[in-house]
Amino acid sequence: MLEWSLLNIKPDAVARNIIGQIIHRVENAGYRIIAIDKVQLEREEAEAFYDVHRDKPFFTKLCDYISSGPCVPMVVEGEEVIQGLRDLIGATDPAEAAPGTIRKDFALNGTQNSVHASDSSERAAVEINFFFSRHKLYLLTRNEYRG
Ligand code: 3AN
Repeated sequence: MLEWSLLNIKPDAVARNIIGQIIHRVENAGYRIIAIDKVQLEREEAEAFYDVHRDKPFFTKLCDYISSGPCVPMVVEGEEVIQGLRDLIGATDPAEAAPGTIRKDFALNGTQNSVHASDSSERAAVEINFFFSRHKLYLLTRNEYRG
């Protein structure tokens, strides 16, 4: 099934100038970038994005980190791309991530782990709407805006 997922390149990867290397892997896997941005989240926006983790012990650290510098969110299209990106990025903790995954190769630790990818179609819809306006996405679904 053709799907959209939200991939976010986190501040540690943006700071180390490896946006291109990460995008290269996404495109090499056969996926297409539909929309892309570079933004720094306010602390309150970070809390809203990670609201599902509000009760977790790492919530404060996670929100501090995600709002600490610019990140690069993007909408990625492809067949079964939601599971595909999860496989491509690897486990949350790079020490546990499989060889060849983005987190194994680039992540610094379980918090500064370079990328986020939606883990379900429900989360993909919420996360895409969080970063990208409906108006822009509507335009992007029209053929003349497709790459
Ligand atoms: P994933 O990003 O692999 O889906 P989640 O959804 O369990 O992982 O966690 C969301 C984010 O919270 C992770 N990307 C990571 O930055 C952070 N996180 C998760 N577990 C921990 C942990 N034990 N310690 C610190 N940060 C964590």
